[in-house]
Amino acid sequence: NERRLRVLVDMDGVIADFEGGFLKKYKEKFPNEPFISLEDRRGFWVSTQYGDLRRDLCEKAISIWESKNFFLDLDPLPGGVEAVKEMSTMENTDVFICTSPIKHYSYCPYEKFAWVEKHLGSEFLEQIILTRDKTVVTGDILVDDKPDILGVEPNPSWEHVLFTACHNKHLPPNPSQRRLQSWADDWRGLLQSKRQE
Ligand code: UMP
Repeated sequence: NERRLRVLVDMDGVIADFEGGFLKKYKEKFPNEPFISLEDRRGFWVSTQYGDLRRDLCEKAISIWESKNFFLDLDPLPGGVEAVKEMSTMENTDVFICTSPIKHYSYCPYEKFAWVEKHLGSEFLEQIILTRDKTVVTGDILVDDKPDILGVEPNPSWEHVLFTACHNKHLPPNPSQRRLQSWADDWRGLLQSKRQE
């Protein structure tokens, strides 16, 4: 079997702790404003839930991830860096980091490359895909914490495996969408299942 498996791994919420990093910096910058604990997070968009809490908190939330060093300072999520490194050593396996930068481009794209170099190593700079539309990227699996990944391609080649995050863990079970509960979950079995297809 010579077929290679192409695994696309999302960055924010999958290998980098966007939610934890956001809440920490939001509380530091706005110590007297209400906040949403990670337990109470619902919905992919942090800005939407903050805006629903109080209208002006939407732009306050956005100001956090538009700030210098926000993306660079994100902590790795448990096991993510180790899993990506291990995947890349597996036979017949190509792993790419597939991530959507924010449109405020002053810091985010640069810092995503710098984060990958810092935590995964400079060899992984070859594996970065920055795109606002993941449906045009081909692959066998996309591990991503966003429940709905849409774009111009109505039938993406990858199977989207939902990575569990604070904002999606309460969603009703969806039999047509596999999940990875964390990097302690059986991601090796997941890759194996795709090789056998
Ligand atoms: N993001 C926002 N607003 C939010 C939450 C996240 O713009 O409320 C950004 C952070 C990431 C991007 O740059 O959206 C999501 O990228 P992916 O995880 O889908 O790659």
